[in-house]
Amino acid sequence: MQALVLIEELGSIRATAQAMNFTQPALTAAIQQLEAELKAPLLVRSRTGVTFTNFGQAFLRHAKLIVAQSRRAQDEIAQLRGHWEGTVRMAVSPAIGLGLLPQALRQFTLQHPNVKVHCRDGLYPNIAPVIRDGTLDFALTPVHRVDLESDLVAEPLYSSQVVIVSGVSHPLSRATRLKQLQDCDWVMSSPSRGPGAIIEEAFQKSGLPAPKVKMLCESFLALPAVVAASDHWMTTMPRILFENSPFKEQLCIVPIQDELPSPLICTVRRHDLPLTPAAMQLIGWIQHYALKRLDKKASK
Ligand code: TSU
Repeated sequence: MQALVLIEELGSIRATAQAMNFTQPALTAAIQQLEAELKAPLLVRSRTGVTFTNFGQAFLRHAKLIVAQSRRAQDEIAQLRGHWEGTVRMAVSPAIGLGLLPQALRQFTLQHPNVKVHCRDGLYPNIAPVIRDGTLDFALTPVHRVDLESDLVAEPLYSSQVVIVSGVSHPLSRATRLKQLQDCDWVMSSPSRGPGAIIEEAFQKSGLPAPKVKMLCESFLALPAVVAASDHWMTTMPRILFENSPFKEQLCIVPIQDELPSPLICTVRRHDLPLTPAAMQLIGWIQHYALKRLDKKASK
C-alpha cells in the first residue's frame, strides 16, 4: 500500500523501489501478487511511466487512508511512550502562516525537537481531499460553517481581517463605498467557496450585482505582485499579507467604509481520525496565541 501511494506521488515504479530500498523486480512482483489477490489490474505500465486503472484508483483511496492511519498510530504510540518523534502534517492559510504559526512553531519545536513538521499552503475547500485521505493531520484555514462537509470538523480560532487592495495608481484607490467599485476588474484569490468569495458576499449584501471577476490567482506570492503591477485590478487579501508584502509601496488599501465579512479561521480535520498527541500540542500552541491575540484586541 505504501508503495502504491509512492508510485502515485513519484509517477514511477523504479523511483518508488529506490525510495523504499527494494529492487524493482521485487516491487513489481509484490504489486503483481496484490493484483492477483484482488483479481484486478491496478496499474498500467507504459514506456512513458505508470498510471492507475479505475480499480487502482479505487484501491489507492483506501491505501492512502490506511497508510496515513498506520503512520499516525505508530506516532501516537511512540509519543504516548514519551518518545516525541514522528511527523505533524498540516496546511495553513496565509493569515495563519504570517501570523500565529511562527510563534507557535517556535514553542513547539523547542518542546519537541525530534518531531518533524510538514507545513504547506492551503485553503478550504481545496484542501479538503488531502484532509479526507489522511495526507494531512489538519488545516488552519477559513471555513464557512454552513459549508463544511460532514466528514470534517472545524473548531474556530479567530476572525481574520480582510482588506480591499489595489495598485497605488488605480483610479479608484481612494474609493470609500463598495458601489463605486461596481465596474472594477477583480482578481479573486480563491474559488467561490473559499475566502476570496468574500467580495461576492459583500457585493450581494450591499444589493450590488456580482463583481466582475477577471482572474483567479490562487498564489498568495503572486497576488500582491500582480495587483501592484497593474492600474486596473482590485483584490481582497488578509490585512497581514498586505502589511508584510514586499510590494507594499506599490499597493494601497482601498478605504471602503461598508463592512466586509471576516473569515473565521478554524482548525479543520477529519471527524473520525484521532489527532496524534504531537498534532494536538501544536494546535494547543496555535490556540494559545489565538487567545492572546483576542485578549490584546479586547484590551485595546
Ligand atoms: S486568510 O485565511 O485570512 O489568510 C484569507 C485568505 C484569503 C482572503 C482572505 C483571508 C481573500
